[in-house]
Amino acid sequence: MCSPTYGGSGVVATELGRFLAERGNEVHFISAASPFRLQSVTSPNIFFHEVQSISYPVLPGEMHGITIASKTVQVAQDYDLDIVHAHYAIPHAISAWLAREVSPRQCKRFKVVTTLHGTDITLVGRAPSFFPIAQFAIENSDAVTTVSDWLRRETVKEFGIKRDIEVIPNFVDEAIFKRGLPGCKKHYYAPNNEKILMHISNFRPVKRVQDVIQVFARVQKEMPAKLILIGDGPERDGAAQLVRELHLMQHVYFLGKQDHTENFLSCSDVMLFPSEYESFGLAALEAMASENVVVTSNGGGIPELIKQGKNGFMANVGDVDEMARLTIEILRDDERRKEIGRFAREDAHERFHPEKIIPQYEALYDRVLGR
Ligand code: GMT
Repeated sequence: MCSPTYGGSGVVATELGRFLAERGNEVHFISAASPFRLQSVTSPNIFFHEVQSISYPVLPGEMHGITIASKTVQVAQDYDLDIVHAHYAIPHAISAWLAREVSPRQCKRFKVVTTLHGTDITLVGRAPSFFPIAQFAIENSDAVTTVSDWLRRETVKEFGIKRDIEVIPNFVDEAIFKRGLPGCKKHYYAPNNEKILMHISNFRPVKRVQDVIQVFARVQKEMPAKLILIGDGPERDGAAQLVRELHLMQHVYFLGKQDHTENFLSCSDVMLFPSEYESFGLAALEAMASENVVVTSNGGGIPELIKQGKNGFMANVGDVDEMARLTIEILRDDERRKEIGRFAREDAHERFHPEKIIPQYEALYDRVLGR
């Protein structure tokens, strides 16, 4: 069960399902729409079950938690599911729990594995009435994972959780994210071989897109450079306004949502990622595999990914001067930039290769199934 939209949790769920299917497991995606990275995948082991949205005049608007639970009851029965892996405590883990409770007694009682991606905690921060539901979902899953140790600690602290939570970090397929892809059209964006800076996000306030623009403005004063922004969300208009005010419009490309970010990362130089916090920062890991130098904040779980000065750089959240200084320094030294990019890819291979991470999920599934 996962979100189909552009966002790390849906990507992690899709990639996990893809690799599990390749390794001989039967995988059923249950989601409001086909997850965007699933659309190019074909496998006899992969099934997709669309959850219909229901609206009815006298019923309240948001019914997804209920409709996904109903769909899960059906799928579990039809395909004899062993495990439902819910990405997010709310709504998916609680919906999985509900689906199991209402499943007919003669059906197998599937296990519920929940992966927290961070958004659950933010949601509860914004709507405290979700607290008991999120806490219940975490306490009553058969296993819970987080994508970083920071998120594990936050979950324990925020929800007073006593149970075991396993940290299984995100991963990147380096066969997809790499340098020199033919889909990269550097000359479209940097016709005079200018340096390319990238930012990829859903433009939520937590991403601090204005900081991206401020860093870029400082870099642009020092050297010819272009900024590519991929994604869309609530902060996009504000970011465009700042670009106008700083007279940078002809150097900044707003490309909106893109399915193949690997093409852009394969020829950019620096990835700017100044988030307030990231529980993991999958977009930064994909940039590392693509040999970009990541310049980021030290918010949340980012220090578990970035080794200062070795595979990228961190500055304090909001310190755009320091981020700009680091970016300018690395862009002035091509040899060092390439060396850090190469090390970032090696490090991604060492620590976050699917072959290292997927077996951790398989071992967890075996454990909850008592195998
Ligand atoms: O970053 C977002 O706004 C999307 C969000 C999501 O729920 O898809 O991403 C979260 O999960 C990703 C996958 O585990 C992590 O890489 C992101 O760091 C995390 N986002 C935040 O913590 C802000």
